Formats: sequence, C-alpha cells, structure tokens
Amino acid sequence: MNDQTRLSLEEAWTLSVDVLEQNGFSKDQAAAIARSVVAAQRDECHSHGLYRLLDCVRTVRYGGVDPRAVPEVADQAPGVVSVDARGGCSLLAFETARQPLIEKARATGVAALAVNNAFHFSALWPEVESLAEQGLVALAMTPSHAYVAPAGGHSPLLGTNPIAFAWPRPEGVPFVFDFATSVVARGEIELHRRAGESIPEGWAIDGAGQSTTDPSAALAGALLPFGGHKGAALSIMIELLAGPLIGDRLGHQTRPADGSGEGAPQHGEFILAMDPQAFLGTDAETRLQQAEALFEGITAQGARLPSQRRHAARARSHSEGVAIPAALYAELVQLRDGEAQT
Ligand code: NDP
Ligand code: PYC
Repeated sequence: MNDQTRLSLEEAWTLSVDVLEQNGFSKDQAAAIARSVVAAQRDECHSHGLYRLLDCVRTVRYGGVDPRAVPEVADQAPGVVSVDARGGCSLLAFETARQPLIEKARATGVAALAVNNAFHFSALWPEVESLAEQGLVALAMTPSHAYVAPAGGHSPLLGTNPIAFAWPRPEGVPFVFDFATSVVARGEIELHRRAGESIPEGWAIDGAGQSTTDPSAALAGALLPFGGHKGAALSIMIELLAGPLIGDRLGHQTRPADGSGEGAPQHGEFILAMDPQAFLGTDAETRLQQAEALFEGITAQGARLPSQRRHAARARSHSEGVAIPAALYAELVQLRDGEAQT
C-alpha cells in the first residue's frame, strides 16, 4: 500500500481551508468547498475528498472558476428556485439556495432548484442528505464534461453525470445513494493512475475504442456507461434536466480549464425536493414506516444499503481521523505554503 498520512478531522478542515484561501478563494467559498471535501474524506469517498482540492487550485489558476463569486438566488416560479453561481463553485451556490428550496418544497409539496453557471466538482450526497435531514425526499444530478462514450459508441460525449437520491427515515440516518452513470467516477480512474494501479476490465476504452486496463489510456479514451444502454439513457436524462431544462450547458459544451484558455467548466445542477407531508398529511408517519419494511428486507438478506459503508467510515473517522496518500498530503502542503494567487 502507498504511504499514508493520518489527519484528525480538524487538521483536514484547517488544511483544506488554508489551501483554498491561500489560492484565492474567499472565506465563504473556501468554507463551502471544505465542508464538502472533508465530509467526503470523512466518509471515505476518496475520489471526491481532499484530492479534489488539487482540481480546485488548478481550475482557479487556469481562470476556470471565480474563487470570490457571490451567488445570486432568484424566486423563479412558485415551485422553482434558481441560483446563479456566477462562475463560482456550485457548493456555496447550493448552500445559499438551500433554505429557499426547503421553504418552497414545504409550501408547494414539490420544488426544484436550478444551480447555474457553476464550477462543479463535488459528490452530490451531502446535498441530498442535508435535505432528507429536514424531512424531504431529494434527488440531485449534474452533467460533468465529455468523458463517457454512449452505449454502442466509441468516443467521449456524455459526462460522468452523477445522480443522488435521499429518503428520510423516522429513526436513524437517511437512505442515500449517489453514483456516477459511468461505471465509476473519472476521479476513481485518476486515483488508480496516481497509485500506479491498473483498472478493471470493463471500466473504459482507449482512444482506439479498445477495452483497456491502463488508467492513462482510459483517461485519454472514454469511460463506459454503467449497465450499457440503461446507464447511458439515465445519463442522457441528467444532461437534459440539468442542462437545457434549467437553461444551462450540456456536458460536451463544457471542458475543464487546462491552461489553453479554452476551458469552460461552468454548467448546471438540478435538484428536486419533495415533502412527504404534502403528499400524505397525517398519513406521512405510517407511510415512512412502511418504507422501513423494504430496508429491513434488504438487510435481512445480508445485503447492505447504500450509505451503510459511508456511515461506518464516518464513525471511524470521528475517532481515528482520516488517511490520505502521503504524496497527496505533500502536494497540499505545497499549495498551502506556496505563493498566493493574484
Ligand atoms: P460508486 O460506484 O462507488 O457508487 C457509490 C454508491 O453506491 C454509494 O451510494 C454507495 O454507498 C453505493 N454502493 C456501493 N457498493 C454498494 C453495495 N455493495 N451495496 C449497496 N450500495 C453500494 O461511486 P461512483 O464512483 O459512481 O461515484 C463516486 C462519487 O463521485 C459520487 O459521490 C458522485 O457524486 C461523484 N461524482 C461527481 C461528479 C461531478 O461532476 N460532480 C461526476 C461523477 C461522480 P456507500 O457510499 O455506502 O458505499
Ligand atoms: O469523478 O467523474 C468525476 C468527476 C467529474 C467532475 C467531478 N468529478
């Protein structure tokens, strides 16, 4: 195993905030980003944990994100809130619009949030989890960039397009899942490359359209959608809902900032919040209890629920801290101690 560096959650937080602020992010932007990457690291979601700080700094250096943007919320329609991230990161935009979304969902039963013009790099589960903690059912999705070949195709066109869902539970933590519609997130392939490990067959094809286990060839080629045409169709739905429906870009109309001056990483995110009380009134408690039978049936078979692993990791991280590759730690320290960006 590669050398690891252990950090307490407080150390992970301070390091994240310091790296971001040293590289030009405002206090509010840095805090919103740090909340997401530290939560992901805490829950051992490595592809969207502290590793993502490298992407944030690279993107700000290439002019792909406004690190001091102040998001602007608009009351778009009775059931629609929108927030313009104004070229900043999606995370502060979501946090700014979260309460108006909750209030609308409680007032109308179903409400949508459109996040526009955002640099989006994060895991989605913290957002839907936070809505389910308020008693709402939530769905979130976003396109990324053209990284995935459509089922039956051979060139990158679709994003890795994650979808996350959360369901409030009467006792205990919400039921949450969150995954890319590619076989795995691209970040997972990047982590394999950094660790010098090959990837399993079936994740990606190379530039010539051939199956590959070489992460560099995969990154230069295309990831594959999970479940063939089914994952690809879900991915297309995400492009449409989080793109044209909310007046934003499709994945292939964006690209990461890379120093060429042609990067255009900003796009949208679509979030739906539903209030069980509005659908069910006094029956809500009984129906939420009914859902528990499904969860119990799953675990009774020895299967696990999505998010069970995350919560076990969360408990462990609270007592033991988090471990990140020593090489990543060294890079983050360098970014923290380097010259401030102008
Ligand atoms: P995975 O393929 O690891 O799937 C993760 C989901 O599946 C989690 O909800 C996980 O629960 C659940 N899961 C995994 N194994 C099991 C199992 N055996 N039984 C039940 N549930 C299981 O994740 P991805 O690589 O597809 O995505 C990782 C992250 O990348 C996501 O958070 C996603 O939001 C993010 N992402 C962000 C993008 C962006 O543009 N912002 C683009 C693409 C991905 P658990 O967590 O408990 O293991
Ligand atoms: O891991 O696929 C990914 C990803 C794309 C944008 C942010 N994460």
